Amino acid sequence: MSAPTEAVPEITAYRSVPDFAYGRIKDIRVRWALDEIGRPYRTRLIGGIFEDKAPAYLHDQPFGQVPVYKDGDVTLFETGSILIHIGDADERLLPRDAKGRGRAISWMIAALNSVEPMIQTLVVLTVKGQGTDWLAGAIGAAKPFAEQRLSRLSQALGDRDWLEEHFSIGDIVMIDVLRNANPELLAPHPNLTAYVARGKARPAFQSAMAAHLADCAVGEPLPA
Ligand SMILES: N[C@@H](CCC(=O)N[C@@H](CS)C(=O)NCC(=O)O)C(=O)O
Repeated sequence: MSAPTEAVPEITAYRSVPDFAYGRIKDIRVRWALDEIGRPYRTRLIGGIFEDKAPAYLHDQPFGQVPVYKDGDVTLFETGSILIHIGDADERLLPRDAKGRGRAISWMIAALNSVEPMIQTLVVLTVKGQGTDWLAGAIGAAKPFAEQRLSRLSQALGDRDWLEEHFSIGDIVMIDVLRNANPELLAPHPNLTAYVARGKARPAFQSAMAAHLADCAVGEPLPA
């Protein structure tokens, strides 16, 4: 396995996005993790979100998405894999012991695989279905799945500050997923609302968001 170097890692990000995506792009998760451990990084802006991607970019990220992460001779795509790589170098993000490491990674994958798809489906339907006669029916069909996941998550979190004893990459991804949900979905679960607020109050989240917004403008129209 290649070890990360001491060189400054690079994250890709967009120069512009449509209004609904402003402040919601996934390079924020990577910036947040690096700011938590005080590791500097640089960004490479790759244009607007809907611009065609160069073949070299598709080699690094086969779906043409952001972020791509380069650290020495390691090039990664998918925020989950990037955060494991960053966490492996610093136990403030990922515990060293097998039990703690496994739980943190389980939560991160749960955020990506069990919670985010339910929430993102509602976002896509809402954006693409504006003004259509199918929107209400589609939301009615999809919403119970999101509600069930949030209900289970709320029970699991209980009155703890973080998903496990210590803050981890699992919290970074889960909080980023939840902050993008319609607040109405979180409202029945005050512990989830407070959990998101706690995450957003962390200095590393705030510096990551400020740096992200400084790189990214609103201005990209939605494709037809
Ligand atoms: N599963 C990917 C998702 C990345 C993703 O959804 N990126 C969005 C921006 S937030 C993107 O680049 N979308 C443009 C596209 O899909 O063409 C990850 O976690 O890295």
